[in-house]
Amino acid sequence: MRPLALAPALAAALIASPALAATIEVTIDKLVFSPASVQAKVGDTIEWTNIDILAHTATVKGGWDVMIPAKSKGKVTLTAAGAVDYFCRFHPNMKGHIEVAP
Ligand SMILES: [Cu+2]
Repeated sequence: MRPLALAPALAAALIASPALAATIEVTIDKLVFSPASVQAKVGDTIEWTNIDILAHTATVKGGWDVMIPAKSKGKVTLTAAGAVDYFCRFHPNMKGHIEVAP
């Protein structure tokens, strides 16, 4: 009975993993990332929507660098767990934070 009892849970876990990947939306308005801090999981995508008339970036020192043109979008898929601090290369006062769970 034990293998039969475990099988549905295992199958659910295998099927659920990719399906759980989410897209987390962050808006950029008047040189502010909003929300400034988000929680995500490895495999999730962060998508920035820039409604400003200026281009921005989401840049991690020693890591990824996403260009987000004016009135446009940019995204990154998170591949590693941990806390991520990012900023805009053009406006270093613009800061955001992502907590990435495994
Ligand atoms: Cu900027």
